[in-house]
Amino acid sequence: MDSKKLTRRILIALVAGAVVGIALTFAPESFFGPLDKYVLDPVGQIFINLIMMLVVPLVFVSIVLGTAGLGDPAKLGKIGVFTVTFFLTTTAIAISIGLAVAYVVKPGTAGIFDTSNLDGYTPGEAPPIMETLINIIPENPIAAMSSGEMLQIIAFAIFIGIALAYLSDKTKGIYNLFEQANEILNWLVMLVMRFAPYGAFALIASAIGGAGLDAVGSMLSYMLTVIGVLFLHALLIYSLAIWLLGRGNPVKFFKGFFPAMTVAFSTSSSNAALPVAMKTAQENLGVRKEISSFVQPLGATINMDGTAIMQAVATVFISQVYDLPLTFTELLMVVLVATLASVGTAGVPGVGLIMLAMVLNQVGLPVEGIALIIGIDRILDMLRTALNTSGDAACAYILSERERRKEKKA
Ligand code: DAS
Repeated sequence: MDSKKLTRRILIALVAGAVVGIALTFAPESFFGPLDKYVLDPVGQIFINLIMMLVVPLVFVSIVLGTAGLGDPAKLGKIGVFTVTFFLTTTAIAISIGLAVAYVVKPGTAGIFDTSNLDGYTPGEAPPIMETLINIIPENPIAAMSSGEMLQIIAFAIFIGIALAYLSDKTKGIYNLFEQANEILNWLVMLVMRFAPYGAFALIASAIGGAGLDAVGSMLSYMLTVIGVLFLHALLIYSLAIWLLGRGNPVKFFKGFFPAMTVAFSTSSSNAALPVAMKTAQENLGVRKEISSFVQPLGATINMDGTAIMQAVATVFISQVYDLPLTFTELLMVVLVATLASVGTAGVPGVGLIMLAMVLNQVGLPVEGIALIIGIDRILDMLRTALNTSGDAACAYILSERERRKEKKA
């Protein structure tokens, strides 16, 4: 099935799912509960599991081929430095814009939020930042693969790719094996994507039906602030970066990458969207395979601008709800911690909330404030994951356009 037809089917499924989700908010819990438990949630989870099944092998094979394809370690170094600098800079900018807009809009003063009964919320544990950075090198790469430790899988794949680049002719057979494995995985991705419209329908109906219109209503100011900054970041920062750094065409970028954004939106998972994101960047945007295979898997793990925006707005929102103003130094801490926190967490649904607990802890805000936003977070997660994935692709697109321009000059 061609990607345009698939994208159209996913969009129709998303609109239909949203309509059904809104209708379900009026249904009694005795009806929505079983429907969600026995139909919507299983269909959505099966879809996500089908793609996640391919993610670890695809990330490993892609990074090996991408690293080997870049060949010259000096070129790999330059691409790597540009990529990490782009990721960290755009994330820090995203957080700063989020903080500034949240201070102007003041979403935390919009509604009457009862914080008395929030004490029961206990957030998930986020990995300490230093431990994450040290553990990037895996003691046991097979264990890293079995437990889905994406940064460790990426690190091991980079070493293998460098070895393949150095040994070149001696390991041509192994290189071809990786190429064939990549073909198999991409074929399986397209097979699984036939199920995408059903999964997208179930996931959005469950997310909206589960949130409930009253939760959306009371959190509207917070939600609109996050959504506004997400669009501002995409349309301003990414467009400027594409135009200034890559001399590329932002309109062409967003139109070309849109199919992958619908998958990221549907699954709320950068990892699950990664196979389609790489295929879309290479086929629709002409991103070089070796650059796409190196930059996008790395970005799916360490680059989450959309998540950083939610964390910035949520931090200001919670400080306003509890009337605990943040000092300028504390705001700088939010920028630093949220930027670094995004490095250590994989792109899976809801990971942004776990990281938010780390940010709130850092500035002494009550983590139980997260209970205020958890009900509508799944809807925002869909949108911010689409932005996360776009940031990875924007970096790959810029690098690919720069390489192309360099070769034209040579
Ligand atoms: N769902 C995460 C992702 O896959 C983002 C988040 O939880 O904020 O990128």
